[in-house]
Amino acid sequence: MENNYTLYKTMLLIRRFEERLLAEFGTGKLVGTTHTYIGQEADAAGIFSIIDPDDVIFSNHRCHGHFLAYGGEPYRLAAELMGKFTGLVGGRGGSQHIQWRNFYSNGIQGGIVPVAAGMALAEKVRKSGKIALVFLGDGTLGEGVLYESLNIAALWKLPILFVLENNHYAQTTPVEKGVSGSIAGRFAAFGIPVWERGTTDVLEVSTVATEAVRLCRSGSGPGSLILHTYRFSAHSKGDDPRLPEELARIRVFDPLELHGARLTLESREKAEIEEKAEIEVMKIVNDAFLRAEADPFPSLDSIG
Ligand SMILES: Cc1ncc(C[n+]2csc(CCOP(=O)(O)OP(=O)(O)O)c2C)c(N)n1
Ligand SMILES: [Mg+2]
Repeated sequence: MENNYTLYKTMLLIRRFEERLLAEFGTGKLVGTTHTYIGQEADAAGIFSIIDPDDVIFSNHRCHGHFLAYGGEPYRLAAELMGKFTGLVGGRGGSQHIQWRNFYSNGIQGGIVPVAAGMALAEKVRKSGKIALVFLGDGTLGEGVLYESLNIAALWKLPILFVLENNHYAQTTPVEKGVSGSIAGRFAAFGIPVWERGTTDVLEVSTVATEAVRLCRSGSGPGSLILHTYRFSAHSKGDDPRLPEELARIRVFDPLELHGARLTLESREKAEIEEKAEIEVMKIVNDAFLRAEADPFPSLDSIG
């Protein structure tokens, strides 16, 4: 597991990258749309601090936070968001369709879940010891293909962890209006063990993820990890029907504040360490966007 400072820096990188992204949209430099991870940073930072680099990751439309916590390069992501040739997939995937090493994302809700199950089957057949992780939102519990994948994953004892991030909304629909019954019950119905936490504490996420990942790696079959969290930003760029009172209420769960309180390093004070992290992260974010901006767009000749 990573140390407290590294975990804090990972979450701060996601936060500042996404804030910059929202700000850049107004300048016309970015193409397509975007869904930011602001508020949910503890999930990605906690999970990616304990998985193996060789595990295979499947993400969704809200993929930037997962990608940055995976260790993906902010510059290549920024270039992709600007549609540049140097982007992760040559500027042709945009915000939701990225790939780098063992990281894949897709914007169709639930669409990537059977692909993740297939990859888990491949890893099982190869006896590689790798597992697949697939990230889902609460709104994606309405997609039928998810249940076909849960069925096969359980029957064939596939090494896959289903990570359900319940941020309480699917675009503008509150979870109570879109999801009946129990979320955990959906996985349990297929005999898939469930770990469930309502937390934005990165240490708690990494601890529970360690248990869930251990089970998946043991060969006994799939697992599920349900994390109840909060999205502070709009669903996409500006679509947010929530009242200021609700936003103020959920802000107390800010993962950066929660974990920041733990920062004391080399006898330095918390404020000093936070400032050090700010400086380091802002440099990474600035460099990423400036470098990406200067890069060329793909040309017809570059399409292989
Ligand atoms: C099959 C499908 N239907 C609709 C959409 C449009 N859409 C994109 S994100 C989203 C809401 C997803 O909610 P959730 O699964 O809770 O994830 P969150 O956005 O909260 O992270 C919708 C309806 C889509 N991408 N794919
Ligand atoms: Mg949601």
